[in-house]
Amino acid sequence: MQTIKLPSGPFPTATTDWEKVKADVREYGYGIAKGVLSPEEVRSMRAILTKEIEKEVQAGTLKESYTDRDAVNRRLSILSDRHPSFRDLAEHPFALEMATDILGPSYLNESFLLHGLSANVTRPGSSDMGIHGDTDFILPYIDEPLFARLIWFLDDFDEEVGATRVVPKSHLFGHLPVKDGSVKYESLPAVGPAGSVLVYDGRLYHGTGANRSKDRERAGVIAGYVPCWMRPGFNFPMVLDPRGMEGASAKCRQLHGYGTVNMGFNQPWKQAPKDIAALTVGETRDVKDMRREVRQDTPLQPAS
Ligand SMILES: O=C(O)CCC(=O)C(=O)O
Ligand SMILES: [Fe+2]
Repeated sequence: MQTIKLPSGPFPTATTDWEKVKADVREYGYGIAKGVLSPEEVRSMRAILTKEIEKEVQAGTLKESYTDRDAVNRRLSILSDRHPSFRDLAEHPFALEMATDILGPSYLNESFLLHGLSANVTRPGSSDMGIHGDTDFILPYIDEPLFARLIWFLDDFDEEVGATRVVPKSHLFGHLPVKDGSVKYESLPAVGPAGSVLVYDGRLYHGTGANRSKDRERAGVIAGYVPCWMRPGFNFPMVLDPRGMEGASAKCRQLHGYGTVNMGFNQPWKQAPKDIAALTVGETRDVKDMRREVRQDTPLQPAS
């Protein structure tokens, strides 16, 4: 078996400097910001998550994920309509700033989209996930930052409890990770106290660590963002309970795909049920403005 060694360090550590996090994502493929959530926010969100998981366990509806080696951990998919706190994470200024930095400018300044918002809780004895990239589903491989990923730490992330393992600089390897057992990638745990956020480029090779603790869990809320032209993991407007989305901001609804504008063309959702139509976000830009922005081959009209 071939072993791909870690590059030389030092490697990113948790910091309160958001610019350093962005620079680390560019250079190493990941960065860790600490203190983004207050202890009170962490405590409250962790309690809500525990309750939501408990409800599913009681009802026997908790799903196993094909991405994990066993079913010892707990996954909870699609958090957005379960509690406003989860939506606050999706549109948290830190998340939007990091996603904007990773994904870069968008056509006609259109909102990028939420790809998913889920939880992964390691539990004593849960296995590692195996090294993968979150853009492995994009075939053929596209060597551009198309997927911004954030893992919000709702518990302390350390090696024993299964902190996410990362392969520094693997976002620049230029190909998918080899998963046939012939290659082993050396990796590091991305550690930080509860309230920190691991930010990474979706091309980064990484995976949940094994939880080797006796009695500790490790909860992470995983959010992903993609450009407005890419298909998110879920058709949120069809999947979410509209009642659970009442009160969500226009930005939050746009992130969830309730925007009726795509690439500048606005098509109101005439056929949508009323409660979904009520959540849609329509045109916000002036046609002359958009024309000026994209029709650079025609003489500019003076702004009126
Ligand atoms: O929870 C983690 O540490 C990582 C999970 C992950 O990589 C994934 O779900 O794709
Ligand atoms: Fe992943």
